[in-house]
Amino acid sequence: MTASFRKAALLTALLAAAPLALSAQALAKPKTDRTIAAVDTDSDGTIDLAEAKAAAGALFDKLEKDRDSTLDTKELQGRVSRKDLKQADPDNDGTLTKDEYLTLVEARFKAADPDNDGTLDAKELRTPAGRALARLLK
Ligand SMILES: [Ca+2]
Ligand SMILES: [Ca+2]
Ligand SMILES: [Ca+2]
Repeated sequence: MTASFRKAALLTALLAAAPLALSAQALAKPKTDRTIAAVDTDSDGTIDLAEAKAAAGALFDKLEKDRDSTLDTKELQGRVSRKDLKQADPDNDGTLTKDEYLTLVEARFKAADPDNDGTLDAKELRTPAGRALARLLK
């Protein structure tokens, strides 16, 4: 076998393998919901309450810029409507502590899970309730 023949054979093999590699990648990565991709840490394709709370806690810390341990309307950046804020804020100081924020996450999670199986799939996340929850997670 000459060197140039080997080179040609290698090139042919590479060219033959390339489309296969591409399609294998496409198969391995089905189009997932972006919220699920970001929040689904156990990679089962759905979001459970623990995953939602972990993501929400991380987002709370990210949004909480002035380090007063609460999120005010400015820090919330429209994630919670005035009406929802009032309901989620029992001490009525116009801001949410992390506990209040996570309680709101839990309420929105339950609202987004009408089949009550404790997980949210891509379809449930596309509903208005699912989208309202997603706003608190990322
Ligand atoms: Ca999961
Ligand atoms: Ca704050
Ligand atoms: Ca469900």
